[in-house]
Amino acid sequence: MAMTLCVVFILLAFVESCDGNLRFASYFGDHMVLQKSPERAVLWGYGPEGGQVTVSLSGPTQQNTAPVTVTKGIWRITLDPVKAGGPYIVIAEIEGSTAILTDVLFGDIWLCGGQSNMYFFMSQIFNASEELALTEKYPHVRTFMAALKLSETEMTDLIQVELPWTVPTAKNLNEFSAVCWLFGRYMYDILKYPIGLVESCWGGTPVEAWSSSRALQKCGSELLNGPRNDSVLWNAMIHPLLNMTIKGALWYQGEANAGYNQDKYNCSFPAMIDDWRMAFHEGSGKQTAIDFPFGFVQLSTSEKGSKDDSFPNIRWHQTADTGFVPNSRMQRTFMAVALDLPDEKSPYGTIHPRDKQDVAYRLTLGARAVAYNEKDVQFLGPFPNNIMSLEMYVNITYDQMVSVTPSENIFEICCSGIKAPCGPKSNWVPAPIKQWGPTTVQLSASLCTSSDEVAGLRYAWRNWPCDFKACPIYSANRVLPAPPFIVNRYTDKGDVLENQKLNEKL
Ligand SMILES: *[C@@H]1O[C@H](CO)[C@@H](O)[C@H](O)[C@H]1NC(C)=O
Ligand SMILES: *[C@@H]1O[C@H](CO)[C@@H](O)[C@H](O)[C@H]1NC(C)=O
Ligand SMILES: *[C@@H]1O[C@H](CO)[C@@H](O)[C@H](O)[C@H]1NC(C)=O
Ligand SMILES: *[C@@H]1O[C@H](CO)[C@@H](O)[C@H](O)[C@H]1NC(C)=O
Ligand SMILES: CC(=O)N[C@H]1CO[C@H](CO)[C@@H](O)[C@@H]1O
Repeated sequence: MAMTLCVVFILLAFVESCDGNLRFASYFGDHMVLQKSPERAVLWGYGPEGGQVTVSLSGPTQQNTAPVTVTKGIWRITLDPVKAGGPYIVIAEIEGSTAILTDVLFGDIWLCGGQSNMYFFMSQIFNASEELALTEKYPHVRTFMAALKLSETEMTDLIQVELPWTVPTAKNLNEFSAVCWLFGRYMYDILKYPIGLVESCWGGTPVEAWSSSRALQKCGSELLNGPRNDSVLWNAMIHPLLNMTIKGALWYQGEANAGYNQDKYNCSFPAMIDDWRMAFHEGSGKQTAIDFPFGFVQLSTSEKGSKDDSFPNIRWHQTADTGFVPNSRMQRTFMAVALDLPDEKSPYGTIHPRDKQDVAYRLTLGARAVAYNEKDVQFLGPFPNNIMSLEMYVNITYDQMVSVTPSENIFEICCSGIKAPCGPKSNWVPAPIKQWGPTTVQLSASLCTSSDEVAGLRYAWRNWPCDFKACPIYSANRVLPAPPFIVNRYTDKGDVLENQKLNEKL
């Protein structure tokens, strides 16, 4: 007995002295990317209590920081802004002992989060071998992946790292997020400076798991009696990253909320974005922008022929019930519409379409416009400006030129004899496309009987609205699909909304 105790004591002593050594936190490493100017990168790590840590940076430019004191075992330094480029050597030093990071680049950091479609591997997409072979042409796009861990309390550091910072090779990108990587390499082609990709996502997870209790309370989620798994991934896989200065975040999630708190997603998703923004801004000492750009993928498809409206509802809720982003509730966000990219033969299940190239490409259009302020990049698909309900027809005017393929049933109208908003159980009937012009589409309303009037209109309101890239309405160049929408003529109070510009009020 006495001997066992002694061994335990020695082990504890060893662990403690290890902890007292100078080192960086888990997500710093050789080959990493740190956020470039105008933001300032934050470095932190562990050291002996009370010790004085200095950091020096050598490479295309030099820096030596003023000493900081290790407090509660942690030191933290904010660098002066560094222009894009490298490589740099970063040396943290404390009374003769050093911790060194080599081959460090400065560029833009994008955090990639969500569930299985973000987790979806490079090796699983269409043309995987060609895409993997290309990775070595992008040595300045670096990747890092947090391990799948959960925690009941907010962690300071990651519990485990799945993939330390690496220079891309076919081998180490095999199991990296395809959407995240493809976004990074497409952006590199545009920006021509380093990109750091931080993957922290997990299949099958609801938005609640990635939200702090602060964010959940905004939406009236019951914390005590609700699922105990609320916040567990926020705690383990997001909170530890808050002190990293980042450029923006990408998100592909929502499938798990089709059957779980679906009605709250219009609150919980925007609330999570707000909360992440506030928390990353605070955590980085105000370096990460308070309104950092947040891009996401609108749900794709999962079940051909399904009449279930949970995917349409989530898609709508992903835009805070407006149909498009950015909007006043969701500023500086951008969205890749993906409902026209179904994959009936996906070996990973139809909920996991293998075309991630188009998804990532559409995200880059939004990023260029919203995050990088490029003026001439078109990133929004056609959206109605005006809807006119005539006797026998419904005329839609879009906000841009459209490319139209006739369809008998992609549009549906709600026929109603009462002045109230239409619901899922209302009498929705097909409204065939009859005619179209450069910016207009005319629908037949003849399937409503004469005693009823057209009280609502919806577009692509089903799980699987069309075949691959064959939805009826696209931008004129056929690159951007029209996002789904639903609009009511009447409000709850019976007020008429007809002929109004379809904007956030609807
Ligand atoms: C969210 O959607 C639900 C269900 O459609 C609706 O009852 C609620 O009013 C919406 N809430 C917000 C904040 O838009
Ligand atoms: C990271 O930021 C959070 C939020 O500001 C702060 O509470 C925490 O102490 C920081 N961690 C480190 C290691 O600086
Ligand atoms: C796969 O490669 C073929 C041949 O280059 C190309 O036509 C196709 O569009 C690619 N698929 C995707 C999803 O990128
Ligand atoms: C409705 O659309 C049709 C076909 O595009 C057009 O000929 C007609 O003038 C439109 N009606 C109104 C009132 O705008
Ligand atoms: C880590 C954690 O909180 N896990 C819990 C998730 O929720 C289930 C069911 O409520 C619990 O059994 C787990 O312990």
